[in-house]
Amino acid sequence: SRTIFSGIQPTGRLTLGNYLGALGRFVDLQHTARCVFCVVDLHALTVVHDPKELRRLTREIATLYLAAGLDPAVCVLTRQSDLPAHTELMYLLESTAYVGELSRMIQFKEKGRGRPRTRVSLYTYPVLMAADILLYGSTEVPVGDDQRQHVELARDLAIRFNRTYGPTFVVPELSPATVGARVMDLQNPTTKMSGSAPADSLGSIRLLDPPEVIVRKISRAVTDASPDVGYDPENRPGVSNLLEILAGCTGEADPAALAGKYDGYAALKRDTADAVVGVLKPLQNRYAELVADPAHVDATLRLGAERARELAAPTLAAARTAIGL
Ligand code: AQP
Repeated sequence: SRTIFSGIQPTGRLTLGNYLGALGRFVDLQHTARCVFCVVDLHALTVVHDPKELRRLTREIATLYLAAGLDPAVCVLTRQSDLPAHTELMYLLESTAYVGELSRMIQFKEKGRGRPRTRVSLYTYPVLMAADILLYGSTEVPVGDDQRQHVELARDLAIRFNRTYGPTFVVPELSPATVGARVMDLQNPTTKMSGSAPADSLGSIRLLDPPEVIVRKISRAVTDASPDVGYDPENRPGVSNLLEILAGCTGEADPAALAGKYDGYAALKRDTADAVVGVLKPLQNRYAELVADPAHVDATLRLGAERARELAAPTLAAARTAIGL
């Protein structure tokens, strides 16, 4: 049977990229398989962080999970640090992983390699992510394109562990988004839209941005000198990103097919802003209600932790036995 795991780290305010690449997809997936969706707060310790802000963002993301439409009666919503099994399995997988393969991780190369104050946890973070995934016997991992290499590592570690110590883990598959797998920054469309961008960045649309801010950010989005609207991510990243966002927010499978409908940027930007606001407004309304009741969010996470503990226990026990503990 299918089991789906995914997580979001509380390192910044969630963006439209997080929504199209991950959160928005979780909402449909929850009805198709056993699902565990996690606020992966331990991953946020890999970079400079403020403890108070981390706690605030963790609750904000849990609240956004609910506001987006994840139903705790249908799927398991949990917080990574509530489950010591994640870090325990991580150590067994660290004793399976090679320094060579971790050194090849693109995110580590970009964010920390060669800097003396890079945290050790940034280096080992893909192993913790592998533990997150393997602990639940996940068959599928819906994540954005930037996580592709890390899911590949989780597969490699599962295969190596099984070969060395006997069948223990399910080998997971990446489940990439068909549209919106890599939403780009509106101001620098050759880099991904990022939650850790500065708070005043015009390039990142935050899930909780008021509609007028969303409209302003999209109207100022960088395009190019060509007068027509065309889909060509390689050579025309700005306009292609807008088409991708429009497709992602309207359920259109093919962003290229949308290009023909427009003969200028003004109409494209207007429709894109309308589509984004249309998707985010209901989420924002539910968020406003939920945020008034933090006890409900905390109770949801407590219940999720109990269920996750039950799901994780057999795999952790099997891995401990297999490896000789
Ligand atoms: N721009 C994006 N387009 C599509 N999917 C995205 N995701 C992130 N950005 C995009 C997907 O969202 C999920 C959670 O992401 P994360 O917890 O890895 O956090 P982040 O938003 O990638 O964090 P930062 O701080 O924005 O990352 P860096 O530090 O790399 O700049 C994942 O499924 C991710 O793929």
